[in-house]
Amino acid sequence: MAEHTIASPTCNPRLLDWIREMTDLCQPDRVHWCDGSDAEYEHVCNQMVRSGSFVRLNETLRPGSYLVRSHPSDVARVEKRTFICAPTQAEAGPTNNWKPPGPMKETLLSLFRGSMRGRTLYVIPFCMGPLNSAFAKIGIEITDSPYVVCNMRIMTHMGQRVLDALGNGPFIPCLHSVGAPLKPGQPDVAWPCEPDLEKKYIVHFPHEPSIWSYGSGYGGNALLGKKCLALRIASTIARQEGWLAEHMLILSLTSPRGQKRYLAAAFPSACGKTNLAMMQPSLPGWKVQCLGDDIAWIRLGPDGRLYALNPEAGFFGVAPGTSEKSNPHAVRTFAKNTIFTNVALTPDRDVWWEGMDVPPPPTLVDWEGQTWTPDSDRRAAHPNSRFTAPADQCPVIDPDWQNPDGVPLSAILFGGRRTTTVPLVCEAFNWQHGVFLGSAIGSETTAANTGQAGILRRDPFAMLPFCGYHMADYFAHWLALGAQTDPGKLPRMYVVNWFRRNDRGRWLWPGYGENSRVLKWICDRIDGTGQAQPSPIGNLPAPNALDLSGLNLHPENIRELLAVHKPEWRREAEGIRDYYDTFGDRLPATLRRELEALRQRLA
Ligand code: OXD
Ligand code: MN
Repeated sequence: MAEHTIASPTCNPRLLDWIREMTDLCQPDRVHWCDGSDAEYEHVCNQMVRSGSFVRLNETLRPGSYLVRSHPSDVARVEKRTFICAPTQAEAGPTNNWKPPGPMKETLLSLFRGSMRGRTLYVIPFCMGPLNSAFAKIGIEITDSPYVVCNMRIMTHMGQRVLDALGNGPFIPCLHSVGAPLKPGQPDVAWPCEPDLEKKYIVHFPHEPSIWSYGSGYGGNALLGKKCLALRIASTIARQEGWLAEHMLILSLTSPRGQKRYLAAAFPSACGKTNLAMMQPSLPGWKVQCLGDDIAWIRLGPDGRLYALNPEAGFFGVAPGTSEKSNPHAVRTFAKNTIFTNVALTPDRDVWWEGMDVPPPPTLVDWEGQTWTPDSDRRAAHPNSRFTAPADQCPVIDPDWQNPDGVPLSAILFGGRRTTTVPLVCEAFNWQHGVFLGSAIGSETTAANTGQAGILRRDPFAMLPFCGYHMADYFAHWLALGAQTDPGKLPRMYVVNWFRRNDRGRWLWPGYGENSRVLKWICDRIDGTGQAQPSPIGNLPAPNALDLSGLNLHPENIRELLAVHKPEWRREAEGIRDYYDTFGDRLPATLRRELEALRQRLA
């Protein structure tokens, strides 16, 4: 019988029944209800330092911060082991792994039986979105990972105030175990997990809804408020309730004249969402402020405009490549009170990673705990190493980032890593065309997913790993939402590509703060002052419409950045057609018509 460290701090009968049932199933040694206090956070961190899981970083250089190294097999989301167990395969669609709910429940029940022996079961009440928001959704995560407790404290609104707000209301049950029970007297390891990939399960039951995650302690596999709840489950709820749960950053852009606009942008994982969300514009007088770097929940407001809210409370950003040059505001954000996972440790107990733009010390401890020197032929930090930092530490956090109503969107951007074909920026002709563009985006793969790097993967709306139902129905939902309001009130839609290269393989665009030049053109378009010229794929900036002052870009670069090469685009259209064919009859006819219209414009 588990020992309860504090009396149950809720009277919610459904919650109490579920905790009792899961405690009986998982058989932990102890149960701890998280209150979300500073004292509790410190206590759990101290315990992890004592057990050897956390390294306390230098209190002067990096106050209140910790380093943790995962098991080398547990370093990223596991898409192959992520399942959508809708009642029928047709509901999950061809882009999701589907298994029938009944047999999957049986498999999970047998895995979870006794899975927390020797460990503490933590109950984490959390809220995605501000507690006072109509957008907000409450989840309860059960976990045996103190690392998850600490990260959820940063990434969500967590603790007693969530239980108080919940009262006897409904919540989304989220069960997580690292899958490493301890026998009596068995010593623990620094990062317990189930190392066998085939025994890891990240499972969603959208019709309940509930989430069951087994075997991994890492990021999106284990912090169940993020990808599992706020995207996969939320997307299915959003479809029923008439809103959108999107893999998007939200930023505000203020012009030198003080005009403020809100933009959302969807990019696949590891394409620079965090950098764009906190960008320091190179254009004088322009200001970017951040509202979120990963997830946007979008609803129609009473005025017919679309309003976006970031449901998270922190950033779980990719560390390598983050530097004073690429993202000075992120560097300030993780200056303190941050958990670093799988980065390297310097001799003075600070952090280091590739692309930090700071020379490495002569020796450091790499992400696997081994001595590393600059001559080593391996990386010091894992390419998917992360920082978990509170959003309110961002020096450019927007004052409205916790506005319970969200912020009205003027534009939605879609992007990805494309070395060829896709121009720097292109504007959709209208909402339907924008949905077509969003449905067709793709990116060359990177390390944030565990697949092969460098392959073009179609990633509609950057939601391929995150859409909790049939992707073609999701496209239809986007089309239907747009049809519910006056087209003039909808955000304009754009495709952007910072990653185009010339035929010698050199980047054509400097990126980072210079991306503000593209955002400025977008704002000019919204104001009606920006000049554009139509092309077969959408509206492109007219010659001289992009503000390139002081940039010193070769005119040949500009031409190539904005070029639409018809033979390349005919191949692209074929690729889109092949991709669309995977959805069969379920693909909305509007999108087939958009594709046909593109092919005619390219003829
Ligand atoms: C993330 C991802 O961690 O998209 O945000 O993988
Ligand atoms: Mn993401």
